[in-house]
Amino acid sequence: MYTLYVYDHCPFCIKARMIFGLKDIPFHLAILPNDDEQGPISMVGRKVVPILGRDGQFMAESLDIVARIDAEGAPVLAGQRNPLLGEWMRRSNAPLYRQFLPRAAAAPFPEFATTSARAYFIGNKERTEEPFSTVLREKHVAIETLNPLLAELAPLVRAPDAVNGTLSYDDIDLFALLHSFSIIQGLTYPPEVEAYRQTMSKRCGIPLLDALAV
Ligand SMILES: N[C@@H](CCC(=O)N[C@@H](CS)C(=O)NCC(=O)O)C(=O)O
Repeated sequence: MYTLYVYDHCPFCIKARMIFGLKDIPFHLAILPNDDEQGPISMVGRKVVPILGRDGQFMAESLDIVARIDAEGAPVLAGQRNPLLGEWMRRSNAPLYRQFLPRAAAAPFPEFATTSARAYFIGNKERTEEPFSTVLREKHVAIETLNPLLAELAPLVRAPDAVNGTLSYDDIDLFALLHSFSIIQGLTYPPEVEAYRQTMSKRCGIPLLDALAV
């Protein structure tokens, strides 16, 4: 059986987890402490997740992991990408992760179970010129910057179970992004986007973060 080493909050890890759900392949999910450097280094030579492991062999890189698992039996990611969606995702990345990181840093994720693991994350991700506390105070900024992006996404969602109508790597990237969006409280999801994120969450077996949203 495969083991997938992840952090629960990590969007790259969501991508790797998705393909197992989409293909209904059983796997063991191992959530590493965020400050465990030696574990990942001993597996792939650097401190990174996700890592796919089986029989003492390990590989990193989320999309390489997706490709490896999708190649087992009939591939499910058979559709084309939509360049307009790619452009939307590139534009959404910076405003989303500016809001996501401070919220993730405070959330009860298993990878932050110890104080040292949480401190490691904050130490790596918080920028001195913009403390997490400043971003968290500006709730209206999160809503004013992210809601228009969600509105723009709606017409690009062609079906609730595949953004372009047929499953593709766009679904891997988009659901991982929407999973990150879900830690932000107070956003308005247009019906198409709401149906998509709920359907994909179920199909992939990956809960959204709505319950942790702030
Ligand atoms: N290109 C890699 C990026 C993976 C990545 O950046 N992972 C982050 C977690 S979200 C990481 O392990 N960063 C090192 C750290 O958190 O210390 C992939 O797609 O898998």
